[in-house]
Amino acid sequence: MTTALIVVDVQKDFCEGGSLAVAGGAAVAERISELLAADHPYDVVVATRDHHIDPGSHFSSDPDYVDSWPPHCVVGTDGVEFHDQLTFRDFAAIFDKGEYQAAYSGFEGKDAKGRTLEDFLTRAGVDHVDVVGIATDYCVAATARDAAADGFATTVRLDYTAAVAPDRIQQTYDSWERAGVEVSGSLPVPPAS
Ligand code: VGL
Repeated sequence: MTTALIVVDVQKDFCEGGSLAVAGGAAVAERISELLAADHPYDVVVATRDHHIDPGSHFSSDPDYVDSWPPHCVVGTDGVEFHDQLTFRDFAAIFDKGEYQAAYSGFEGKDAKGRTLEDFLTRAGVDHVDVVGIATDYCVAATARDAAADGFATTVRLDYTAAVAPDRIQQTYDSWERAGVEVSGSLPVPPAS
């Protein structure tokens, strides 16, 4: 068994102080760093980044926080960078997505060599993936569903994620169940804001 960890969108704009801050985002960055600081079980560790230039109606000045969002993770701004508390940076590849349209799934991205995540994982002989990062109910959700659809045995490690709308998280769990995605752990209770 060859297992990869996919670290989804642990970027400044998705953490406290960012333009689309998810409660508990910085804590997730810290927990993922701890997970990867010690001996960890992963053969391959990759990351994804939201990487917007002009993603059309994905950005809005009057966002609904479901299909439209405040501008975030714009290429060339500080908000697109990995969060400072993500101290692990030794990724085998980083997959950027969403330049000109919404792209919730890391499987829509490409790395610096033009490889897709599916290509990369397949060539690395990966058969299992664990998915962590931000946000549980959007980019983690979509990345995990696509991983399962591409035939990878897929687990979301909830303790290492943070959700935009924890009160509606059951919808995400249901979508994972239909897709054959496993979950482990539990969604952290975000710090009071
Ligand atoms: C995300 C909302 C908008 C995410 C990206 O990374 O989960 N959420 N764009």
